[in-house]
Parts: sequence; structure tokens; C-alpha cells
Amino acid sequence: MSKAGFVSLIGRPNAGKSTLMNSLLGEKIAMVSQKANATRRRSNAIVMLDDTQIIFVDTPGLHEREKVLNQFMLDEALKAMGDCDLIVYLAPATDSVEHYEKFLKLNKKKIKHIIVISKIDQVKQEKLFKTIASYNKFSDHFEALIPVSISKRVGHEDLLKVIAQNLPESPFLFDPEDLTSELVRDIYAGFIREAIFENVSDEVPYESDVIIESIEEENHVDVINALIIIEKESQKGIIIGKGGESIKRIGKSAREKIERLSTKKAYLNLQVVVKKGWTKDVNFLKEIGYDSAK
Ligand SMILES: Nc1nc2c(ncn2[C@@H]2O[C@H](COP(=O)(O)OP(=O)(O)OP(=O)(O)O)[C@@H](O)[C@H]2O)c(=O)[nH]1
Ligand SMILES: [Mg+2]
Repeated sequence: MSKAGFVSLIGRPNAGKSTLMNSLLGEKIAMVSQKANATRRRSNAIVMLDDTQIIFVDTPGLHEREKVLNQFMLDEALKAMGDCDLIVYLAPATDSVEHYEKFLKLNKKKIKHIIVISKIDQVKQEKLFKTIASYNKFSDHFEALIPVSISKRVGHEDLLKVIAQNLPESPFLFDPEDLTSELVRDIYAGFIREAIFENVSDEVPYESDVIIESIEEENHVDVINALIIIEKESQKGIIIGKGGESIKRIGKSAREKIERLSTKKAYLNLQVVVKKGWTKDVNFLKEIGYDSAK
């Protein structure tokens, strides 16, 4: 009998959830950033391990709600947490165990979970042992604790094995050949957002979003037309940069990520549009897919 199930990746912003999902899939489909609060909605990756199908669900980080957009992000994480077969809770090796205690309170349905101590390459061994020991008193709550470093590729096999052990018997839920059930346009929008996070500082990445208007597939090239939405007129100059330098860098970086995934040439047409106060505008947020009712 085969096994299959949904595994939600839960943790604070910047814990390494999206990086872990990409790394376990062996393909980059989720956006990653050094800046926190990068992921805004759930996305998934389908990983096959022998006769087990693991559907990872990446989520926005658990954080304080401020704007309407942040409320949506938190709701996304809480929904993914309540609606899965297993939770992988990511705790960076530098984090204190208090954050895990908060997670235990949020996990109202007491869905079983595995703790991943992430970014272990960032601490000395002594500190790592201390961190692991601090979780010991909660050992009745979790199924396993696995130290992982994505940059050093430590812990991947152990983690996949333990996840498979904890999934229910079930027929496969998706075609085993599929990498994800996400739409290509959503993945590409994420890559453009990632390029904005890389190239523009301060609040602009948080007050911008990307909509893919169309993807025209021609013989040797995909033509992608995308809108970058920003909150204020003054941000237009920042996104575009002197003589268009900044938007050129954003476009080049995003195009390279797109081409790596599609293995085809891409032509990216970026347009910048001001939509005042969009991060607080419930109706507009719904229009572009941030709909808590979904
Ligand atoms: N040194 C090191 N850095 C890592 C590791 N895993 C992730 N990172 C870095 O941590 C940063 C945050 O990674 P993300 O995957 O975007 O984190 P996230 O949990 O998805 O963050 P949000 O989407 O904001 O909630 C990025 O700069 C990653 O490159 C790791 O194992 N070691
Ligand atoms: Mg993320």
C-alpha cells in the first residue's frame, strides 16, 4: 500500500521554510529572501520517496498582524496548520524555545509535528546541543527533532524518512510526475517578487506585488507580460531607478530564474503601476487573490 499526505511547513518569518521546500523538491519554485515576510500565500511541492507521495505546503511566517495583507498571510499559515496530515515546524538554531511554545498553543487541533532545527551551519556545535536540549522537555509533543542545514545539505534524507513514516496509507493524490499543482504564472510572479526583494530596500518590497497579465508561448521564447504594483507614486522612481537601472536588474534576475525552471528563453515585459494603499484595500486584495475566504 502506498502512502500520501499533506505536510505543512510552519515557522516564524525567515526560518527557511521556502528554502527547505525548494531543496527537498530539487527545483526552485518558491521565492526566498534574506528579508523576512517574503512568502505571502500557500504554495506546494510534490516530492516522491519510493512509494510515498509527500505534498509540502509552504506558508507565510507566523508573525504579528498589522496590515490587512499581514492578516491574510497569518490566516494562510493557520489554515495550512489546521488542514494537513503532518506539520514540520522550522526553528532556526538561533531561536529561543519560547517561539515553539507559542506554536504549540496555535496548533489547536494538535496535529502531529516534527521539529526541524534549521540553519545549523550558523551556530557552533555547543550552541546546537544546547538548543536541542531546550526542546527535550517537550518531547511528548513532537514525533522527532531533526537538525538541518540547507546550505550544507545536512539532514535531508533523515527528514524525508521520518516524514514518510508519519504519513497515512493512501493512494497518490497527484500525478507522481508533477512537481507542484501551482500555476506557472504564480511561480513566475514569485520570482519577480524575489527579484524586487533582492534589488530594492526598505519598505518598497513589502508595498509591492506582481500580477502576470499574460504568458505567450512562442516557438523558442515565452513572452511574459507582468505588472508591478506599488503603493505610492514616490516608489516608482525607486523601482525604476536612474536611467531604468533598477528595473533592468529586477528584470534580468527574474528572467534568469524563469528560464532555469522553464528551460526555455524568456522575454519579460515589466510595467509599474501605482495603486494607492493597496495593502489595506480589502476589495483589491481579494481581486488579486488574497482572499481569506478561499
Ligand atoms: N545559512 C543558512 N541560511 C539558510 C538556510 N536555509 C535558509 N537560509 C536563508 O534564510 C533566509 C530565509 O529563507 P526563506 O526560505 O525565505 O525563509 P522563510 O521561512 O520561507 O521566510 P518567510 O517566507 O519570510 O516566512 C534566506 O536568505 C535563505 O537563504 C540554511 O540552512 N543555512
Ligand atoms: Mg517563505
